[in-house]
Amino acid sequence: MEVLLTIAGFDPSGGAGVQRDLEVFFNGGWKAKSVLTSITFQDGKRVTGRYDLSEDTVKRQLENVSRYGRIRGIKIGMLGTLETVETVYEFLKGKRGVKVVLDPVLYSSDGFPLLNRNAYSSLLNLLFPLCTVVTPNRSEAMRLSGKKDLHSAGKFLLKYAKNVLITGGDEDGNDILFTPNGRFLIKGKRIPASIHGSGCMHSSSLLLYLLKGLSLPDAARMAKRYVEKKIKKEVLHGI
Ligand code: PXL
Repeated sequence: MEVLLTIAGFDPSGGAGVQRDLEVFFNGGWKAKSVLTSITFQDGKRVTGRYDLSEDTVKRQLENVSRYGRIRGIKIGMLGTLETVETVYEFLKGKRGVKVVLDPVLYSSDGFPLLNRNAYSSLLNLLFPLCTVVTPNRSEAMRLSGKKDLHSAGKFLLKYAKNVLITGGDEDGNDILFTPNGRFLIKGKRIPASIHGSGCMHSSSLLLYLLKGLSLPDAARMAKRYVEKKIKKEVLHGI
């Protein structure tokens, strides 16, 4: 049996994190396993706290997901702590040849921290090199690189990651893909709305398109369309 895996946080409101990733995986026809890193407390608009699972709790979940079924792709989202970053690193080292999309979640959209500051450098040094592509949004790219413009941020992050997709990167909401073969502008359609969990959806759908065999620029274009369609559906039609 071939499966996907998400390693991410839990959002009880259902908009982001593991539940959103699983929704995308199931809609794409995949079976999936999931490993929880942290439980957040939020109503879908405001995050008021989080309870990070211990190193041992994360480790024991990871040991169990590998036992049956072949993991074809991994999506990594909110990690919470340095210990979890290191634990996931140990797990990923043994998973060569599997497609991995990492969404480096640092803060919720209302500004609540979802990764401890002391984990940033291990995220870059340990996890980024093992991933097929990382998908920071504009503010995550700036924070992780310490740069003030998007192109310097992308170039900096590309020293650690194989490929970097900065989502909602420029003023027009376009994404910018940085690869060793150059940069690609992934044009967005202007939608005057956003939804909670769109970052999770973007990175999980990117994983699905990569597994369909699309090139990274094509997969990034398709993932952008996927998110735009979902936003339109949820905001305009309330579905
Ligand atoms: O979208 C970032 C994000 C990821 N994962 C979890 C979250 C959030 C934002 O609130 O709660 C679990």
